[in-house]
Amino acid sequence: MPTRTDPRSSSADTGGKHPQSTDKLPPARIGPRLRLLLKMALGLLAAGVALGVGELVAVVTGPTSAPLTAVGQGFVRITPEWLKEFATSTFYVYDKLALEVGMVLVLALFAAAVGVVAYRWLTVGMIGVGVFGLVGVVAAMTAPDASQLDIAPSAIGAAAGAIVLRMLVPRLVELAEPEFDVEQARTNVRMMLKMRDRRFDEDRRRFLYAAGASLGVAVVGGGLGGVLLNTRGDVSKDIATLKLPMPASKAPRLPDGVDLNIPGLASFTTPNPSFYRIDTALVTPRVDPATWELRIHGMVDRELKISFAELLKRPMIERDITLTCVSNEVGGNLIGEAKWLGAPLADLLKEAGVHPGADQVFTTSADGWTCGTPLEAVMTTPNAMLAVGMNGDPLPVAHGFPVRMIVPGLYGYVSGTKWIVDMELTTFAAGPQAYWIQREWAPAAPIKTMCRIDVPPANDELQLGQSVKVAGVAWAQNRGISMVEVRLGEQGEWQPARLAPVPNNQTWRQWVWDWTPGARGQQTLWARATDATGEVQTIQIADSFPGGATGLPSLQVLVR
Ligand SMILES: Nc1nc2c(c(=O)[nH]1)N[C@H]1C(S)=C(S)[C@@H](COP(=O)(O)O)O[C@H]1N2
Ligand SMILES: [Mo]
Repeated sequence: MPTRTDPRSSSADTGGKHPQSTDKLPPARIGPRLRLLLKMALGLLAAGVALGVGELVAVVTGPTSAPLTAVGQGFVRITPEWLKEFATSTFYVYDKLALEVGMVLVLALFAAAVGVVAYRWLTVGMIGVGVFGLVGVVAAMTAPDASQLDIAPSAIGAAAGAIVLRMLVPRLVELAEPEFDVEQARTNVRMMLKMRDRRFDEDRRRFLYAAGASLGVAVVGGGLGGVLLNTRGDVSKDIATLKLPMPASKAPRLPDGVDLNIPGLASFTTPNPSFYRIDTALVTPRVDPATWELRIHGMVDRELKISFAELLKRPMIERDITLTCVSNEVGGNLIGEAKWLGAPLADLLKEAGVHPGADQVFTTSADGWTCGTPLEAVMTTPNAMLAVGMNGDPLPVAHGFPVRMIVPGLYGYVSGTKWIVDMELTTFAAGPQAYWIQREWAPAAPIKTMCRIDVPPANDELQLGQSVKVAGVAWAQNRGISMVEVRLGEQGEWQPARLAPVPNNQTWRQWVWDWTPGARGQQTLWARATDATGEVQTIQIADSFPGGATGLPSLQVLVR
């Protein structure tokens, strides 16, 4: 509630636009603190209206053009590598959420400042809103998949925000600092006070109506826009009703014992909902399978255009393959194993007739993310495919529905294009550069031989003389794992772990080492893998940038 100052006291604030001269009757009807709050609230309200209206306009122009998403997405694109590393290591896979929260905080501060400035200088405040809109417009314009219409949500939203300021600031000024006839007040104080009370109620009503209407626009715009954006292009029905074709070549049955069934050890097959997810999309692209088309072009004899129905008619293979992200730290869990169903890629490229000079398969997703894969890997790696199924279900949206690329043995950023829509045969030397290569990650990125200790958990307390299972997973896709060894302490002797069977050399492999602690105190467990070419996992520590982390996993336990 606005506080009314006693008109006869002289202690009220004089910071308003209508400074008092000698008069003892302060015109201020709202205390300075409340007034500041109201100014900031006005700024926030204008921003809320801008966002709400922007969201509503984005229902027409597409979810990635909504102001906050466009700006966030722009931020993701220009984030320098060190900041991205910091963000992922600090917030881990929550980096997208952290970005959104950070953006909202910055926006709120800016909006509050705009409100304060606009109270004093309305035009400057409105320019502030314009600047905010411009950031959105530029972000939307520079998106890789931008259309001209994409600037509409930010532009129209900012205009609505400016209108709110234009409408509400004079109301607030009027409310806080009424024109006050000092001369009259001198002659008839009682009458003036009466008038003043009446006008205060009137001014307050006008202000509250205008503010309420704006709040309504913000809430309804944001809410309705959000709901419509969510339902527009919703593909969950398509996913639910899609009948995947039977594979022409089924995945070999998983050998008995592929899962060692040790509590705490990652299951051999990763269930879809817990499969790691990495991509640059703040809003997952929703691709309508009815209109989906993949264009294969560039250095080919015949340009191909394949619809989803045509793709499903091709002979399908089903294979167990473990995907890994280059950002996976030693011991990290940006890795998952699934049974993928898809059409072999090499066959498609043979049909297109790739020209001899080509060496890069440059693919683009529905949201404009790009990926460059060595043609050699696509043509010679068994089971490189355009996948439509994951563990018996259609691809979940987060994993690329309706179609993604999979090339076993390469980190995801050079092989795993989700929501794929375009494939250009080109060269690394003269052709376009993919998203992460522009950001200086390695153009060629085979997955490094690696292992992880899953149990016991770090800092576990163990009993002297009581046997425990030290277990984990190891991977060297395409080469296969031939040995995992464990040692105690840096000087300990490497001792072989028992390996679980695997269906092929493109999956990870579980391992277990039975250990009976023979001494009390802190112990450090180390592990290392050897791939089937005989190469031993290096102890040399390297960052995941630019081509994948190296080093040995280790953890400490306490034996009591
Ligand atoms: N469209 C698109 N596809 C993408 C990416 C992306 O950012 N956008 N990220 C890649 C990376 S870095 C990885 S590790 C894999 C992860 O696939 P997943 O999310 O299904 O586990 O997707 C790849 N495909
Ligand atoms: Mo990745």
